[in-house]
Amino acid sequence: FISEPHTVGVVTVPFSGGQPKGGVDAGPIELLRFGILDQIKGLGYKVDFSDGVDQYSSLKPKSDPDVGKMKKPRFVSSACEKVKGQVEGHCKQGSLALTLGGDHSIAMGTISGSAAKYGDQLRVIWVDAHADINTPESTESGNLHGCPLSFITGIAKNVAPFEWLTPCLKPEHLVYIGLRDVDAGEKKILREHGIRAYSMHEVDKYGISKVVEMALEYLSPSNDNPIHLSFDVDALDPSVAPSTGTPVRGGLTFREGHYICEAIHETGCLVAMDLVEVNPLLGDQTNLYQTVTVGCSLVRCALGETLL
Ligand code: HAR
Ligand code: MN
Ligand code: MN
Ligand code: MN
Repeated sequence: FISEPHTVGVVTVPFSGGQPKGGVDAGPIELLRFGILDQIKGLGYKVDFSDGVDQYSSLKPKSDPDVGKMKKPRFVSSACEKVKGQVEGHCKQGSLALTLGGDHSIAMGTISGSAAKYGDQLRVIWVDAHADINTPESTESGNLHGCPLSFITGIAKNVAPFEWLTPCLKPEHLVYIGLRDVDAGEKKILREHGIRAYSMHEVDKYGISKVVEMALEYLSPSNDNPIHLSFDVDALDPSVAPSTGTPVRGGLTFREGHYICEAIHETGCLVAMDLVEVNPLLGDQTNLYQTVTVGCSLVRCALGETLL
């Protein structure tokens, strides 16, 4: 799907409006500071970072009262609309779109952007401790980073102020890996829509290689669909990626996380990747170092770095 030579279009989204903790907006800066762009170039890619480090504060509305339970809905909506345009632009130029978050609400924008190019062919692998598929009605927290997939799939319908967003992913074109903290309302949604999910239970039961194989076989039996990988660092165990806003024990090991990225690279079908929920303000310097460096190495593996 991507013409040679491969170019990685990098979109930075220093945005934290989808959840209450400050700091996740500094994720992209830290990933850049640790050299992620040079690391990508080191793998032989051209890097298109012509957008530079974007600012989101200017998109913040003067007043942004809750809509129903949703918090900061206008700010999240305008941020995601901007992200959509950038990811769409990179995808339409034939680049692999790499988005550095930021909280996971921004996936409303990233997947809308990749779907604008790849349409119904697109498949999404969502690696996360959380299902992020609450609707404006089911959400208990009101935090929109817990909701992006209900918007993207159209399970939540006609949500104001997200008028720009049109459902672009069928529930059967989505697979989860790593789940272990799923709200009761989300479990109901997953069941009712028959959404394929490999929780940590399945990772333990089958092993990560079998889980990834089953996920890929389900999404694209002929291995010919473009893949968007949305990787929330909290999918990793907090001992591996501590600096994140909603850590949950019992997560993916360092190697399991990397294996997912390596195996997806091997398909040759990766067209977009998100790396989200890195929060450099949580924890100490060691925690920050661990989390940012693991984020960089996940990206490198998804782009083809091998151990040998
Ligand atoms: N399910 C909870 C909610 O809706 C927690 C969501 C936490 N989400 C993230 N992204 N960190 O995966 O608020
Ligand atoms: Mn998430
Ligand atoms: Mn999460
Ligand atoms: Mn189909």
